[in-house]
Amino acid sequence: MSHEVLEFDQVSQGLLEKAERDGVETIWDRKAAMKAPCGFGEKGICCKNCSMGPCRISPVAGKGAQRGLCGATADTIVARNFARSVAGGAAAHSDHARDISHVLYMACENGNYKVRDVNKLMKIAGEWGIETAGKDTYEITRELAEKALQEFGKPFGTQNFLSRAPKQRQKIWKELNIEPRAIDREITTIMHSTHIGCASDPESILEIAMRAALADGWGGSMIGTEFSDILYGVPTARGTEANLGVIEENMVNILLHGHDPSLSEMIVLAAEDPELVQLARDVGAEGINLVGMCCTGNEVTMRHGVKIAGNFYQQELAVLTGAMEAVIVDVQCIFPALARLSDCYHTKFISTSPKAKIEGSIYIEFAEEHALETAKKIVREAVVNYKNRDRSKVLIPENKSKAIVGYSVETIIGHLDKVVNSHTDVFNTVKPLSDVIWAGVLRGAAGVVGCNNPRVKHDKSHVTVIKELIKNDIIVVATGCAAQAAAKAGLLTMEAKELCGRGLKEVCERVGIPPVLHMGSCVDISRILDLVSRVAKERGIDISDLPVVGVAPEWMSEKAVSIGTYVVASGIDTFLGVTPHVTGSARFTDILTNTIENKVGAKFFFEEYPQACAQKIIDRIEEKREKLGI
Ligand code: SF4
Ligand code: MSK
Repeated sequence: MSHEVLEFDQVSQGLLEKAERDGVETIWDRKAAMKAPCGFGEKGICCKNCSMGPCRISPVAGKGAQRGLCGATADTIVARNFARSVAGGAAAHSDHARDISHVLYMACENGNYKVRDVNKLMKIAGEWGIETAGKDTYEITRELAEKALQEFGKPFGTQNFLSRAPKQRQKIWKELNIEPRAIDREITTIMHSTHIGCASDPESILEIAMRAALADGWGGSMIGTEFSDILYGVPTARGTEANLGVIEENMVNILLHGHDPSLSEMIVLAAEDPELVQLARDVGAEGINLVGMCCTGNEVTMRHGVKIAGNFYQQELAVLTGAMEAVIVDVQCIFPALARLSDCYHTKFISTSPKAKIEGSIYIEFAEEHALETAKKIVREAVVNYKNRDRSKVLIPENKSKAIVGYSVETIIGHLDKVVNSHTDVFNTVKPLSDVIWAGVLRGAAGVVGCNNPRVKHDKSHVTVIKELIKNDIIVVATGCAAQAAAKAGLLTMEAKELCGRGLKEVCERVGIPPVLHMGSCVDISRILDLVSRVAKERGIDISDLPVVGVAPEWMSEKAVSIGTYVVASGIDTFLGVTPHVTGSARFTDILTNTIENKVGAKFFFEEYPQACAQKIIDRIEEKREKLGI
């Protein structure tokens, strides 16, 4: 077992030693067994899009095979593989949004799912041109949900939410012909265009990929976020705690893991059910302790303050504590390895989605029609399992940090309103934020997002980049596992202002916010798009003019490829701490990291060293400021 990756996090160190003692396997063992990764795969120059292959292109120019059997070059193969990753990521986010839209459609006064935020419902209905006068709330809800479901397959027109972008950005999309049409159509087009014998021009393949990625960011993800807010409430700032130390020794512990809030919202309700709480006491526990992981964790912490057990790399460690009665999963980012690992402890590993049946798990299908009933059944399974816990196998790390979470765009604006002190100032806008950026009090803003990846030391890149940025007066908004890394490092606290430059520290004090704002889950990157669009519109400029960047220091998923692509296509430079599988084509790499800027006003940067990455971000932000003359 290699412990090299563990230098950064002593919490994991202790648990991995326990894994060795318990004789169980973790991701680090599997990484060690994998030895060196496949060089062709790593460079993106292996194609198996037809059964004449697989065709592998020699990475040495002029030596070995330079074309696949059909004649596809490394440039084509790399571009096609990249586009297919975008399709995978856009499909995952958007299918999540489709499910949320179905839940919204079935919401009703007396059902399990209700409208919690009528204001947001009315706002989006207005944006989408739905007549609301004289209509009952649930009539509007159904009309809106139906319209959202059409966003996936409508035969004509483009995504409704594109109108949120500044006019200049919309113009760029139109001229490049990358305005996303129906979401499913864009994903299908990628699969079609990358089929054998279709597109071979890497520029054109990237444009097709950008259009699908934009269908994710300004379509699927935005629908997922906004409709979750209508159903479950717009997140507001609240305190919580983060890291494995939130697991309680004398309580029934339940881990919520995955991405879709429709199940976890019901589990939150079920865990408060007096009958189940009493049952927990009857089996000798002090109560029921829900803890979250990955983006389901982010969803429930943003809306209920549910404590964060950890991020992506910690999913096995949570089970390894020996104190987890149940791991309840929905979709995405769930290790199949959890089934085998749970078998070594008393943990019940419960999968719930027909889209993510996991071999070796207990499958309890979550049907929204019987949502609360199913949630209670699942919680009961966990509670009665408490008596099976083997105390000799329990090791709960003590580490946990306080954190403030819940910074939706509405909450951020609400905080900004509090510091507006002139009678003539306009409330409910991002003007105070843009003012401090223009005045140079803040140099700019960075969205730090994404996963963990054993190719880099877990959490180290996230935390190093974030600390360096706030030290240089760059405010950070974070989502996904990056936000959870920041939470564990104590960066989501008011006290973290002491790590900031003078300007950011002053803003934190005046506005009453931490320097790193937890904006939610992966689909909630759409909140960041909304925020930057508002700032750009307020200044009458395009998004690409703003001193803002996107950063994914430890990304790993196809969803992250889609996110990075739509962030760049939206005009925001994106810094990747893990190099994507594109380096087998110097041309495609150059398009991504250089010439794409001529089209969309932004590009990718690949930089694996977090310190160097932070410096490049700072330089780029200063460059943008200079161009703006501020
Ligand atoms: Fe080889 Fe072309 Fe088939 Fe790909 S599509 S496997 S490069 S023949
Ligand atoms: S959960 S996609 S590991 S951020 Fe959204 Fe974390 Fe990445 Fe999954």
